[in-house]
Amino acid sequence: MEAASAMFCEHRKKLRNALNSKNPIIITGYTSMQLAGDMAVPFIQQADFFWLTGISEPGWQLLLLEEEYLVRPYISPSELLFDGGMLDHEAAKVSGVHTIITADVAKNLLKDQQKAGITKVYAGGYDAPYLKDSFTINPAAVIAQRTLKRKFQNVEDIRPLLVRLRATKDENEHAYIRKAIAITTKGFNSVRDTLADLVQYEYEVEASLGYTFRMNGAEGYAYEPIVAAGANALTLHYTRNNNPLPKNGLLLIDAAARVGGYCADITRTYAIGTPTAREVAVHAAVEKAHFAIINLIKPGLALSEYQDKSDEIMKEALRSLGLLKKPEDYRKYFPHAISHGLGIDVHESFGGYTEFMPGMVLTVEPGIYIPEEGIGVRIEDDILVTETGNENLSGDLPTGL
Ligand SMILES: [Mn+2]
Repeated sequence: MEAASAMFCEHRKKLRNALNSKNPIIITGYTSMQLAGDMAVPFIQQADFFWLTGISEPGWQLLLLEEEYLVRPYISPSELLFDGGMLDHEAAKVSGVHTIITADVAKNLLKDQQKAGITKVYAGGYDAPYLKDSFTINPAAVIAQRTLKRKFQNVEDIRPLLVRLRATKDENEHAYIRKAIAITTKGFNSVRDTLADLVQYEYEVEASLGYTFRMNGAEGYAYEPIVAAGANALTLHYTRNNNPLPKNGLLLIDAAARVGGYCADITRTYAIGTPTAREVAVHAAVEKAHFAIINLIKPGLALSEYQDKSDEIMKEALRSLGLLKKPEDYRKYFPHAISHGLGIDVHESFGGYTEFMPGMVLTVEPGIYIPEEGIGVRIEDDILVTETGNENLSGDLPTGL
């Protein structure tokens, strides 16, 4: 793996080449947000900004003119004392951007651009275009855009371009994802060894995974881990993880590590004690569909065709279990997406591409959830689209019950 900074330099070059323009580019990182009192929400950087700089500290901006600049946040002496903060030479080392400036200097540089007759700038660092009603967005990008709009006639949002550039990943990015997957695999294997008699509660499984991830140098969880015993697996984003494990039954674990800012995303459903014949059959149907769907993936396959074919495979799986009596049964028993892109964000889009491209990394995650029977099974692997087909990056972790 090259030095991280080389990868981020390469990403900035990709952006410059794609835009092919001398106009200023301003990409905003997230700011720190308050959780309660003087506590901050655990910080995860805005993905586009991270992809361009590798900086996972709040309040920074990237300014690309003829030269590259990082705009550092103002940190008061008391904040520095309590929270620390990234020093200029650290930021330069991580990002490969060697000129670190204050917001005032950045303002003057942009003023010079205005004076030179520049009316258009490119701005990025924005959130995903869909939001849950109950979510509050990090305000950093909106504030930055408002400021730019006061100065420049045309502020073009380049998020769609950045998302597209991020969708096909380079070998350095694959290496981080592989590392995250290797550590996640260790976590699953060590949990599995203890399931038979050592573990009594879902939270013990969660703690064991977190222990393995951190002990192996991961930053931590890539997302809130789901450890769902029995019918808890029917709640797709169950993260309370506080119930006892059954003597006999299923345990769904959807958890993964983050390494170098990149995520794994893996799910397995394991048996505890002796599962029922029905639980075994549901698991077998999901497993069969899982591998049939992975087999579809190759460069050039239209995403719409992938969707249609994976729908057919999932319908067949439901049919084999006697669960597809009417059309609406399909989304009842399989209510989520079959795949999503994977990278800095755990849920990434395919960047507007209409077919699989070499370098993309995506999940395949079929699941069957039967509320009437209290059974939920999901299996999820991380797949790299290669030049000729695909590679199951998490294929070393057995999918069996
Ligand atoms: Mn997933």
